[in-house]
This record gives sequence, structure tokens and C-alpha cells, in this order.
Amino acid sequence: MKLTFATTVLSALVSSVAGEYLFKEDFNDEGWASRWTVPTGWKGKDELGEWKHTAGDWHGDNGDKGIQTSVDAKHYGLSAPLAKTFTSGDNTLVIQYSVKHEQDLDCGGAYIKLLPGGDKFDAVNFGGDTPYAIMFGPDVCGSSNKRTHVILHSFLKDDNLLIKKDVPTETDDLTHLYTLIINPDNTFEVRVDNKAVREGKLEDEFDFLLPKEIKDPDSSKPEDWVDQKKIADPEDVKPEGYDDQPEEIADPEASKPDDWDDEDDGEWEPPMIDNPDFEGEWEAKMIENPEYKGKWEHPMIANPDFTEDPDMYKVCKDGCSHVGFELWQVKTGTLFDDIIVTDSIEEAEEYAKATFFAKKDAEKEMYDKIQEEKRAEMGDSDDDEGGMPDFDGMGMGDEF
Ligand SMILES: [Ca+2]
Repeated sequence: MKLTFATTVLSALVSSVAGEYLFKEDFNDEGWASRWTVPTGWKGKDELGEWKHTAGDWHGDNGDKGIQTSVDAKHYGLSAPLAKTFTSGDNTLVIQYSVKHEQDLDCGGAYIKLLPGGDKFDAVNFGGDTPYAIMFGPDVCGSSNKRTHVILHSFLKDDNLLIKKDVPTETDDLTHLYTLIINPDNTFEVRVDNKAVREGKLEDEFDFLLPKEIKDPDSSKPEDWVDQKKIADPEDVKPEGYDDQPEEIADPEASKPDDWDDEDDGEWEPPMIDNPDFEGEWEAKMIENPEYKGKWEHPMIANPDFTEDPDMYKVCKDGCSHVGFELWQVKTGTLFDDIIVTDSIEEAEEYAKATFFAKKDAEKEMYDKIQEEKRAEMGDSDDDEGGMPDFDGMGMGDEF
């Protein structure tokens, strides 16, 4: 442990040369609660769930705690100021934290937000409507909605832009590390457990820019454009007598009943049936249209309103000063830990080594042991349930 500590201190010193320290939170001391604010003005007391300070049911180190959502179907809010405000400029921005779903997660957000506001940031009323620079991290609801949110604020559009193609997320019971990197060259990277799961250009994966091409407004489909693929054959003629067929005819098989009395019953008329020779309204057969020109394609032109935006990455243009959680969880048990906001990828990696990677194997070992014990218990009860087929054999229907 001493060695790890020394390594951490050393790496912190080394990386402090390259990077600038912005925020770190490991939740390991009781003082965490004084650093964070619960937004009691955002939701009523009944709606807000309480954060539990715990290492969770399985962990790499019992003394290494995080914060965990604890009551089902509640909102969870929390925010803390950064040690130093980050303002987008020449620096990379990295936000990283760990998430562990100890519940069998069916529906719940687990994302973190990076927030502007500075001195004016209203921690008591911080919630879903508070403007943010970045919303990042897992969001799961049902089996089809499982993703790692990457939502970035666009100042040009005054809008929050979702990444166009979903980024996958982890939904097992173990701790995973989520990292978002935004570079001043307008590229970004998402890592899970420090492995890249998505990287690319901001302009390709978010709608930061207007479309480069638009339909030419001065161009429209010519009046004489023929886009009818098939036409009625002009050579086809209606057969003579076609319209003479009535829709119904008197049933030729019917005959006047023997006991029919014209005087009493009136004049006998055979019942009407559908005329088998009636074919409905005549229609000429369809043929390929010799004039057909194909589908008209609207010509595209360069969009006159299009502008390159070299500042897409500047999500913290006016300074980001806080991190926060504002979550809704149907089923709770998500544990957050080891948050870092930095302008140095190396520093984030060193922090990951000292925290997530230092704990993950022991956590897995403990988790596997718990599962094994559970299976053993289940195995016992399976044996009991082994009697079930016999029960069926007794013939439930006869008994009841
Ligand atoms: Ca911790």
C-alpha cells in the first residue's frame, strides 16, 4: 500500500507539470458531505433519495468508499465546486469517474454533468433544467435503451447536442471507469475502463454545424417532368358489350316452388345472384411509360449559411465551475467514485491506475465469491425443487 501511495504522489507531482489540477473526489473520508451539496430546492424531501456512503456489497477495499443511491424510485442530486474553474482554450478537457451498478439495473441514469455558473451557480436548486456544458455517462432504461450519454453544449446553436450514434455502456454488476476527452483540435474520445469505445471529430458525430449542402431553392421539378413509371396502354380497347353485363342476374337454377300461389303470394321472381360474367369497371392494362424520366432529384448546392466552427470543443467557453449528478433511478444501488476533472490525459490515467485499476481485481474476486455462494444456495433449493416433476405426475387436474 505504501508503494502505491508513493507512486500516486510521485505521479501527481510529475503530471502537475503537464496538467492543471481541477477536481478530484475519492469519497474516502467522512468530510465528503461538506464538499457536496444536495439540491433540496430542486425536489421535495419525499422525492429526493439519500446518498449512502459505502464501499458497496463487493469492493476492492472496504475502507475505500463511494456514494450510492439507496431508495428506489427517487431523484438523486448532488453537486460540488471544482478546485479550479476550467475555461476552454488550448487545453484538453478530461472528465472521468467510476460507476458500479450493484442492483440488477432496469432503469436509472448514472451520468455526471460538468457545469458552468461560477459564483452564480445555484447548488440548492441545481437540477435537470440547470444549464450544463457536458452530460456524460451511463443511462439505462429497459433492454433497448442502454447507452453512455455524450451530450455537449453548442454555443453556436444554443442547444445541447446528443452524439448521433449511441455509445455502448456496461450494465454488469462491477465497477467500470468512464472517461470523456475533448481536445482543442475538435476531436473527442470516450473510454470505458480506459479503452477507447468511440473517437472521432466533433463535427462528424454531433450536429454542431449546419449541413454543408442544401437543396437548391432556385431549382424545382420541371412542369413537363414525367415521373409516372406506368401508364394505361392506349392501344388497349374495351371489348364490345363489356358494359352490358349487369352486376347481378336472376339465379338460373332457381325455380318457382310447386306450392307457390300467384294469387296469394304475388308474382314469383327468382332470387338474384352475382353475375359471374361481371368484371367491374373496365380498365386498360398498364404498360411501361415510354416518356418516364426517372425520379427527379433535387440538385444540391453549397449551403450559404454554412460556417466552419473552430470553437465546437469550447463547451466551457465561459468557464466550467462545478460537477453534479441529477438522476432519476427506478431501481437503486448505483455507486459512484473516483471522479477527476483535469486538462491532462496522463493525470486521468495515473488517477485511474491509483484508484479503479488498483481495486478492480479484488472487487471481481469478492463478487465472484458472493456469486458462488449464491449459486451454492440456489443449488440447494434447486434440489428441493427437483420434486416438482413428481408433483406434476400426480395429476393436478385430478386433485382439484
Ligand atoms: Ca472511494
